[in-house]
Amino acid sequence: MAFELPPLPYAKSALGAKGMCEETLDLHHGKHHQAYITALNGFVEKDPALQGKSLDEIVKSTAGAGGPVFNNAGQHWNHIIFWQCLSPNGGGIPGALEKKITEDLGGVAKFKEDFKAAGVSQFGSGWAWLVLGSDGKLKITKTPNGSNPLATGEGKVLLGVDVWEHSYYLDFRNRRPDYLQNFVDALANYEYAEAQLKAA
Ligand code: MN3
Repeated sequence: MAFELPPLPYAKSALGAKGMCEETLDLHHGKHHQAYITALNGFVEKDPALQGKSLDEIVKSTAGAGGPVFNNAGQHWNHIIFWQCLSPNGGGIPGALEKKITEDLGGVAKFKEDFKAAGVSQFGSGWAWLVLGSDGKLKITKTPNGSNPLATGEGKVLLGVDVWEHSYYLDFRNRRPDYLQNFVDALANYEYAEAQLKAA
């Protein structure tokens, strides 16, 4: 069965007051994410070895070699998570997550600073992540291009942010640090992150 674009969990206009306009979501979800899915489906159609595999299986089995199948599968996986990591009610960190952040990452202010730094220092395109490592501790990490913590084995994703230019150029022009500051302060869906933590 072909991979499909998941609907956004909010209206395209819902994040405008939070620093992500309708046109950004229209292009990012409707064009960029769709393009990764269309490309991935094309590769699956031509390669019997990929047919019947889940998205997770494709990401993990192609991570070592890299290449176009991995890039597009990784980006499909990343964006499915990313839409969940944004919220019209974002920015508030619920109690259990805040406690864990304080224990493992030195407090909310330090977490925000380090998460932002991870995204700013990702040279070129990529992602910044908050993950729960196999040691049970939170960790901030980053990956280039279409890679992700599923591919690198760095842990379970609680929160992820896209730092490709297509994610912020309309709203913040070249100011990636401002986009990331807005993400951690206003746009991030920490309820989703806490739900992932509790389900781990
Ligand atoms: Mn993107």
